[in-house]
Amino acid sequence: MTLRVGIIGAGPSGMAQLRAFESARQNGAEIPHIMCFEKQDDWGGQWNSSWRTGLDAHGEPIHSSMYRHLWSNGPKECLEFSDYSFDEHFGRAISSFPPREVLFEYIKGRVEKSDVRKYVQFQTAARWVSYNELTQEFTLTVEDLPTGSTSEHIFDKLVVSTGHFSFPAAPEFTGINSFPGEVLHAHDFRGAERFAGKNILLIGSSYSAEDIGMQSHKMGAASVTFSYRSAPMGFDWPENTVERPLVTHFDANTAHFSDGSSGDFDAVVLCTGYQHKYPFLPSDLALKSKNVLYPANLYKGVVWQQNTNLFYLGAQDQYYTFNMFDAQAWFARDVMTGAVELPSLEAREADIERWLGLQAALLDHNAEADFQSEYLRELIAATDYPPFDLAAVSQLFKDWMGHKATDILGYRDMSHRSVVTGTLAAKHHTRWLNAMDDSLQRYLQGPSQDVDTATL
Ligand code: FAD
Ligand code: NA7
Repeated sequence: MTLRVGIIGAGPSGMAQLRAFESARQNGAEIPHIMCFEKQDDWGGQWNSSWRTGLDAHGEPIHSSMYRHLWSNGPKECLEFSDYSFDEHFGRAISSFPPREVLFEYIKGRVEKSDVRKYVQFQTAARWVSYNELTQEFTLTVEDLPTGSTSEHIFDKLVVSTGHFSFPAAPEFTGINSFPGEVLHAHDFRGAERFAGKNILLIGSSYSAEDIGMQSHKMGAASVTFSYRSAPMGFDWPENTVERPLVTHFDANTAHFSDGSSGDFDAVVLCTGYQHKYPFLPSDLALKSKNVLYPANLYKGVVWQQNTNLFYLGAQDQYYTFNMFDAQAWFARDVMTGAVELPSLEAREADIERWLGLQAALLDHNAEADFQSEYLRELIAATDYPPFDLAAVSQLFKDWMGHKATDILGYRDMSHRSVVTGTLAAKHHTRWLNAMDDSLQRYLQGPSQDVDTATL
């Protein structure tokens, strides 16, 4: 009987899984019976962002945490598909740090070139999964959101690609319930225009805090204060931007920090990360993890250790993104079809432990980038995913982090070289700090918003 494969979520990871099977089909392989379920009305996951917060039109939790004026936070050369370059999609060199809509366009471009959309049932939410040990089959119950009708589907293999940056982790702070201004989690942030002239407090010291803080600065916030739990980000911040240790408590609109300092704020943004949450999975199949580079219990970061018919894509913290999801999807595909033979439970456990040991020894961000490159190296070596120069990409990550250290407002104006095509990225017509229009059209066609260029 033809293998039956179910995929939950059609974000970049789910799209990678569809593309992996399509690639095999193009190479003459017989491919399984595939069904993919996506609760939104389009694919793209986080990149298919919404103005809405809270619940969508069907009462479903809003998935995307992305917002207006979100520009790539890493060089696009680090995430480029090795079988579909930016040059191929755009027909010319573009800059290294495009805005959301441009990257959304790019990931859609690859799958639209093949006939894989037919596998996806949109506006269909996964509701519950059960596994029958005897028959080794999953039963997946899904809900068609427009009609509310549920149906069951049986699969031999199940891929969970629902992402893990959608369910906010929002800690409690004493007194925050009487803070008179706006309090929101980064998941619900949609743009910093309204923070112009305001004093903003961001709790957290990772990507969301940095990006929302610097967008607030760009949009004219009076001051930006970051509050960290473990360590400050330590960038050379612009004026009126400071880092403080953790908030101990709030007293009306005053935040008190653990070093004894305090400040008055108009708004608080909790940039305190996300929870891995899979409400459609029973506890014995649901990954429990913090946002780490190597979650335990997944062989090669992909195959569920206690049930090798279950696969997770994109479940780790991400330096690499789209190309890593590809490497994982190709690997998952080959495990499903038997082209990659899995070792014994004990050997898999030893392999997981080895990676966890390496992870525990990581000293800095450069080492983390190398770690994820090594992880990709192993995955890619196991399949026919077109290899690319991982050492060169690791160096790109280090260059990028170096640029951030020297110029946190200017690193997005730098150009990096593609390891796929050798193309040096174009210089964008507008410096990131001056770019107030993040649309695809403005990005591709200008004109510049740099005052010096515009007045020439
Ligand atoms: P997602 O993109 O989260 O997609 C998961 C999909 O599953 C969604 O379409 C969702 O609707 C669907 N789904 C969820 N639950 C169900 C269900 N029960 N039933 C059916 N469907 C379901 N990466 C970069 O490379 N560069 C960046 O600049 C960048 N910026 C980011 C900024 C923010 C604010 C966030 C949150 C992430 C950012 N990322 C960035 C990382 C981003 O998560 C990845 O690029 C990528 O979107 C992950 O893909 P995914 O498919 O694994 O998950
Ligand atoms: P991350 O990268 O998971 O970071 C979460 C941050 O929140 C991190 O600095 C944590 O501090 C901090 N945190 C977590 N819990 C607390 C509490 N209780 N108190 C204070 N601070 C806390 O999430 P992001 O949203 O920044 O990024 C997620 C993705 O979005 C990422 O891939 C980007 O591409 C965009 P810690 O350092 O652990 O002490």
